[in-house]
Amino acid sequence: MAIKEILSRKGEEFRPRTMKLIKDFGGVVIDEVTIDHAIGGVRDIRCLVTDISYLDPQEGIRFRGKTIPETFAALPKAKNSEYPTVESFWFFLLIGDVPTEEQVEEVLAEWKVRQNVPEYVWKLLRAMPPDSHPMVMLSSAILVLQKDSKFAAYYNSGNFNKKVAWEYVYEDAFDLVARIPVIAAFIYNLKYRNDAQIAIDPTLDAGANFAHMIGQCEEYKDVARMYFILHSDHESGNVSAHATHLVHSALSDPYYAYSAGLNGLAGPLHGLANREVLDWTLKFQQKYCHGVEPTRELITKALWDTLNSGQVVPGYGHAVLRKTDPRYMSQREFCLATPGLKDDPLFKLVSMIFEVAPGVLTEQGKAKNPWPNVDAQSGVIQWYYGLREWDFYTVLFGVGRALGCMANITWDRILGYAIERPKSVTTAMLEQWAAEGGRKLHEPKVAPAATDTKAPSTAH
Ligand code: CMX
Repeated sequence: MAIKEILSRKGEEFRPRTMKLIKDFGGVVIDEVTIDHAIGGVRDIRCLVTDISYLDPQEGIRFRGKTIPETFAALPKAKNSEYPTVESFWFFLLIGDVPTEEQVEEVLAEWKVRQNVPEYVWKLLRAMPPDSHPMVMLSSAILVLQKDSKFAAYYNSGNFNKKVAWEYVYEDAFDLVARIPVIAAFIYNLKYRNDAQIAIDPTLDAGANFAHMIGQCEEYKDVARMYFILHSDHESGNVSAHATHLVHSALSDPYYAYSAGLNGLAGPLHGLANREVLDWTLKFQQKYCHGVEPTRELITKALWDTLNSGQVVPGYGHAVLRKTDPRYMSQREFCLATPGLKDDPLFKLVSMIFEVAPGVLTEQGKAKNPWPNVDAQSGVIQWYYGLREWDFYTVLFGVGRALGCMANITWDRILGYAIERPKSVTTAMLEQWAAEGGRKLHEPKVAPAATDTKAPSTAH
């Protein structure tokens, strides 16, 4: 059965659950909001819904109910590889079932048709200033594809029907996930290899083809598969997934939505941290080691110097996780199982930082989670395979994250999620509720005082 038909059936089966919750239980309280939440980034408030992945603070991510090792074990593998194809993982995220070999073949075939990128994208990228950041290039390339959005065309057709709108989001979403590795490879070659482009090899799966297009070795095919899968989804509240969901909630099409998601991913507290880790580690070697072997004492000093200068230790901490990120562990296990990488000096250094940094962060006492996240390990692997242009690392993250974001917004439309519009309040309101010991939920709302200069003058 074609993927779209399976998705249609899944949507029909699932939709009554959402409808019943809204109709019969819409008033059930699931969380409460404090002043800390309103000022402090809405941390930990349960106000988003996704069934594609769930992030437990202790255990880490589960994709469609499966841990990372369970996911890798369950999915059909790429040819001559222990890793699944990105295509089979896409089916799994989107549909929620482990695909059969036949279904993987179907996705592979469809992916190959969809992965061709229109020539105007290359023209745009070549016209950009050569010193543009690769994330700007990726986000721009995704945005320029908007002109051919099937969802936008459907919306503008004059026959918009909420019930079938998801089919057009699905079309764009699938096109986007198939095209983004090809676009990323083009950006890499344009920016770092004098525009020496390598054509798509239509016999290869997406991860292998990415490795081929950036001129990488055989082993890197698994690196790409692993990397894209590990970075795909981390439930809905992270900046890239939430930005994508938010923008799409206005019925902006998937290209608008994911370009926005990528712009959020480009921040140093989010996806750019993978580049910051490499930068920090290499600067540490230059500044502190002076040709001598790194020691725990030197690393401790460098970490304290970073903290005392008001900077964060990149690759450590997390808004939700309270243990070592299993995505970190998965990449670490890959390193330990890869002979050359296991003994690589940079990997050894990163491992030593892993031994020291949690203690330093705990002693400092600010970070709620002193353990490493995904970004603490990912750059080392890229560096080892010769991909040393670290500004590009966030692009790799963006290729993977597209899988989760696109699966999520397809389901947003299947289930008809509403436009997102949280309510703002003024500082004066918070002060008043603080003085009163809390907002009285069932009394008339506080109107901004006429003399309150902080209150907004017009409503939006
Ligand atoms: N180094 C130093 N200080 C840290 C820290 C770290 N790695 N992680 C958190 N803190 C500090 C925060 O800056 C905050 O300080 P202030 O009170 O002075 O503002 C305090 O500890 C409490 O923060 P928190 O509640 O533990 O963490 P947040 O939820 O606010 O932020 C995160 C989470 C990831 C932004 C933060 O841990 C951080 O900046 N880490 C380093 C950057 C990083 O690795 N980002 C990648 C995350 C994964 C990803 O999205 O890719």
